[in-house]
Formats: sequence, structure tokens, C-alpha cells
Amino acid sequence: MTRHSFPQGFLWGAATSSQQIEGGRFEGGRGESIWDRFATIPGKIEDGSNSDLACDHYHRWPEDIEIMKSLGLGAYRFSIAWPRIFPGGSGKPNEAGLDFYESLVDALLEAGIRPFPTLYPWDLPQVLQDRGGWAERDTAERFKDYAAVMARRLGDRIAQWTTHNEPWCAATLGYEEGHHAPGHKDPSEALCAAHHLLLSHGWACQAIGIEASRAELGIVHIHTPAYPESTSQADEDAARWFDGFFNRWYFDPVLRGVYPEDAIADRVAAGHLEGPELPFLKDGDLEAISTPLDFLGVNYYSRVIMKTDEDGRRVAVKPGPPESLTDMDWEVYPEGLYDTLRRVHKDYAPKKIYITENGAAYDDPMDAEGRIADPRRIAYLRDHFLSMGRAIEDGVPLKGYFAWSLLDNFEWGYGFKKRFGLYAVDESSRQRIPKDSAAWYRDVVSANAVSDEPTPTSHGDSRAVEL
Ligand code: IFM
Repeated sequence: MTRHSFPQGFLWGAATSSQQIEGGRFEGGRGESIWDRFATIPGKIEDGSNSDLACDHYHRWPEDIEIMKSLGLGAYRFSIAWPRIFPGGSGKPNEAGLDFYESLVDALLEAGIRPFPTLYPWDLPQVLQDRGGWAERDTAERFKDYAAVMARRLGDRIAQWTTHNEPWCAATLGYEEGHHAPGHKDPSEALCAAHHLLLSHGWACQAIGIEASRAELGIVHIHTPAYPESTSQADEDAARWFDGFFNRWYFDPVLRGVYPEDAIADRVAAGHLEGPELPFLKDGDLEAISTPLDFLGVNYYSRVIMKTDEDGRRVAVKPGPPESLTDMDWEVYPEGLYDTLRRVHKDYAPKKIYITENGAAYDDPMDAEGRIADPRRIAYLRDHFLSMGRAIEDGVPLKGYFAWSLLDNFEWGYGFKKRFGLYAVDESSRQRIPKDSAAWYRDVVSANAVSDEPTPTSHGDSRAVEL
């Protein structure tokens, strides 16, 4: 049996995001977000739902903090809904919104749980989208103002801020592929949006630094390692292409102050840029974007295998077999987390790394006794924790881990049908119901260690984390 103990002080947490759990859409002066609007367009959300009520965390947050306490969590990664703070996108901030987050933060601190907020998990105020959204440079200015307001209000209590969550998703899924709000399909606009997201990160770091000089600052990038299907040059090139498009376009500007030349050339070849000059890049932008970070948040879910097909197209190989996939059709590949951590450490050397999201969607039923056994989620977590342990042994400065997610929630374009939570949320009562993985995670957190024991088909004590 392999057992890995984590270093003393390793931070165990869970993550959520505002649009996905809060609800309270029309309360406390909250404005409309791009996701509220997107969800009104028929066919955009697979199950026809919206997040007006979501997990009702807006009212149930004290109960959610109790749940975190019962798990022994050291930190809670949540996000702030920009439309709660600036319903009109700019002007005077909304006091009721600020009060909401202040109460949450104070209660977390009281419970001994470190608040670990993210400013942008994709819920742009719709009024800013009406003015062009992230394709407009002005949106980055508005984000800087929003960051300053939050730091002014909470800077004395927040030790670590993250600006954006997965800017690749906001730019590519939102502006290039159209699966996410605002649903555009324009690659050139997406590159512009990506740049303004990154620029706003740099400006926000500067603004928070002024208001809260001792705070640690970071950004969260998703990292998906790309492996070639074969050793052929064509397949190697396909993996290189994906890495540039998905990973390096975001990591390089922030951590090295440059856009990757090969990925720029790929975009020129695809006709998304007219030439190697980036039309949206202005003097000083890259310096702002690469403002030194105190930590980097990395989200890891899966890997991709790339090949070049008979028509010369770079494509992802369909993963399989079915039992190796989660409900998102993402391959379970814990080795990829090890590779991710090694790569990020070697290529970018951030001072500290946190795994800010990792988890698996499985829809496990409740049995007659009210129990939800989710052995596949436990196995997923266990194997990823073992990968983290190996990376730490190899010298990677990994300081903490946040499970995605505390609760089953609104999974964007999929609605509520993809369930990542350690807790289920009853559709009508919104009651939180612990899955077996919650008790299992509680035991890992309390031991600060994980072993490669086979996962229980039944984990004894899930009711121990019921309230
Ligand atoms: O639910 C999302 C989260 O909002 C951002 N990262 C990926 C998760 C799973 O898709």
C-alpha cells in the first residue's frame, strides 16, 4: 500500500462559483449577467434550466459553512458575482452586494476557514456585454475598478485573491465556439477578448496591490496536457498546436510576458490574425499582464490526445473506453495531473501552486436509505491526490487543493445534469445531501494523507457529515 502524507499546513478546500450556486438572481439589487441572458435563449442550456435559484446559496450560505466545518476544510474558494457589485457595470457599487460578501467572509473567518475569492468566474454584467464585453478594452478598465472596490472593502480580511477563473473558457467557449455566454463564434474577436481578460488581470493585481498591499495575488488557469497519438511529426505537431491554443496562450503572457510565437503563427495560418502583429496589443500591456504573481491556481480535469488526420486536420482522438470517462466524457487520467504540475513548475516556476479545481461528474443515485454511494468519485480523487503527492516529492511547490465542487450545481450549458458535488442538492427542497465522497474527503483532510487502498464500494460513515 502506498500512503502519502502531505506537508504540514497543506491547505485542503472546496470550490464553487457565484453563478453556479448562489441563485438570488433578483435579490439584493443584483444586475443581470451574461449567463442570465444566455439561459433565456432556447437550446443554450441542455436541460432548459437557468441559475435564478441554483443551490440557493444566497440564503443558505450559513448552512454551507457548517458543511465546510464538518469536512474540516481549511479554505473555501468561492467567487464574487460582479453583477451583484456593479449591477449597472460601473458607477456606484451596490452596498447590498458588498454586504453579502462581507457577511460570508466574516463567517468563514469565524469558522476558521480561509476565504479564497475569485473575482471573475464568467458572470459579466450584461450591460458591459451590451457595450462589447471582453472584446472591448474598456471592460478591462471596469474590471480594474471592480477589483479595487472589492479590495477596499475586504482587503483587511482576504489573504489571497485570484482575478480570473480559466480565461481560456471565457474567451474560447464564449467568443469563439459559442457554447458559453455570450455565445459568439468569431475567432478574431475571441483573441481580442482573451487579451483584455489577461490585461484586466494585470490591472486588477495592480489595483488590489494599492488597496491591500499584503494580499497575495494569483490567477487561475486551466491546464490540459496534450499528448501526441504517435511519435510521428504530424501528431507531435497536433499536440504542440493544442498546447499553444489552450495552455501557452494564457500561461506565457502571465508568467513570461510574451505570447507564444508558434501559436501566433497558427492563428495567422488559420486566418484569425492578419499577420504576426497583434492588433489589440498596446505598449505596456504585456508588462501589466506579467505583473509578478504570488501564486498560480491550476485547474486540472483531464488530458487530450492529439493527432493529424488524413485531411491534415489537427484533431483530438476520441477518448475511451466508456468506463474510463466521467459524465463530461472526460478521460480519468491522474497521471496528467502529475505531468501538469511538473510542467508548470519547470516551464513557469510560480512561487506557489494551488490546484484550484479538480473533480469528476458522476450521476450516482440515492438508495432507499437516502445514501449516495459514489465510489468512482472517491477513486478519482484518491488517484489525483497520489499524483499530487508524487509531484510534491519531486519538489513542486504545491500548497493546497480545492475539490470541485462542494455542491452539485449549475454546470453552465449542461444545466444541472452534470454532478460534480461532494454533496447533492435536492431539486425541490435544496437540502444538501452528503455523498460517500464527502466522508472520504473529510478523512483525507483530517489525516492530511491519502493511501492507494481500493476505494470502498460502500463508505461506512456518510451520515457523519450530515448536519
Ligand atoms: O464547473 C466548471 C467551473 O465553473 C470551471 N471549471 C470547470 C468546472 C467543470 O466543468
